Amino acid sequence: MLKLWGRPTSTRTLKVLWTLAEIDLAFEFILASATMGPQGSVTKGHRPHGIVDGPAYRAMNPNGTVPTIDDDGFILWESNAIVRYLAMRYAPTLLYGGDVATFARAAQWMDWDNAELMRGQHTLVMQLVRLPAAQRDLTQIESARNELIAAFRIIDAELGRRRFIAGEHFSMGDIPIGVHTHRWYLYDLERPPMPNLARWYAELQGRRAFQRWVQNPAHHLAG
Ligand SMILES: N[C@@H](CCC(=O)N[C@@H](CS)C(=O)NCC(=O)O)C(=O)O
Repeated sequence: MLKLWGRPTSTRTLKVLWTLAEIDLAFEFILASATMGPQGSVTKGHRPHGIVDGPAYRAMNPNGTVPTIDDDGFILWESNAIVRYLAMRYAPTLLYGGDVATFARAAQWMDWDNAELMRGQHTLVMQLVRLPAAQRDLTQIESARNELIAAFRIIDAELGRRRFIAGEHFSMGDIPIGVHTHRWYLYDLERPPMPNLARWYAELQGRRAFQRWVQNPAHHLAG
């Protein structure tokens, strides 16, 4: 059975959990992290899940980060690479229409998500959720909010031309941006209206796999 190391409070792990639920693959989920634990963040003095600092984990993933998978002896880390592997191995039709161009366009948006949404998103989760109140910095929050508004405007425009991020059907390309969009809507922040983004986000929320892993507020707001 496939094994996944990670934590459901990690957007990168959530991408993999959502993908696994889309393809309905049984797996063992091993909680692992150096920064988050069952009670919350180490920044508030909580104990981490652990595992990632041990030699066995480092032999699989020298970065000591999550997620990592072991699929019958095939070990892989780097969340977008894992999603792409699962898509190609288990569900090419569902996750990219079995089409190379759709795969490439979905992969383009997955990498764009990593480059353009991840940093602002990380700042917001640290500043709004995980850091003790006394360590929070309004300037950083405002700067991340503006950075994310600019990035989400690009997605909003794209979704004005297509129903989903890589075409007319759901694909793996919707997963990373979908996870970050969910967090964006959960935070208590001022957001300019983006009708295409909102329409697409509502459609994603109807998916059972999204509901199974991404919707749970504890996966985003527990700090
Ligand atoms: N580029 C890597 C980054 C991995 C990464 O930094 N993961 C975060 C969680 S989202 C992590 O491991 N944080 C430290 C921890 O939980 O121990 C990926 O996409 O998988």
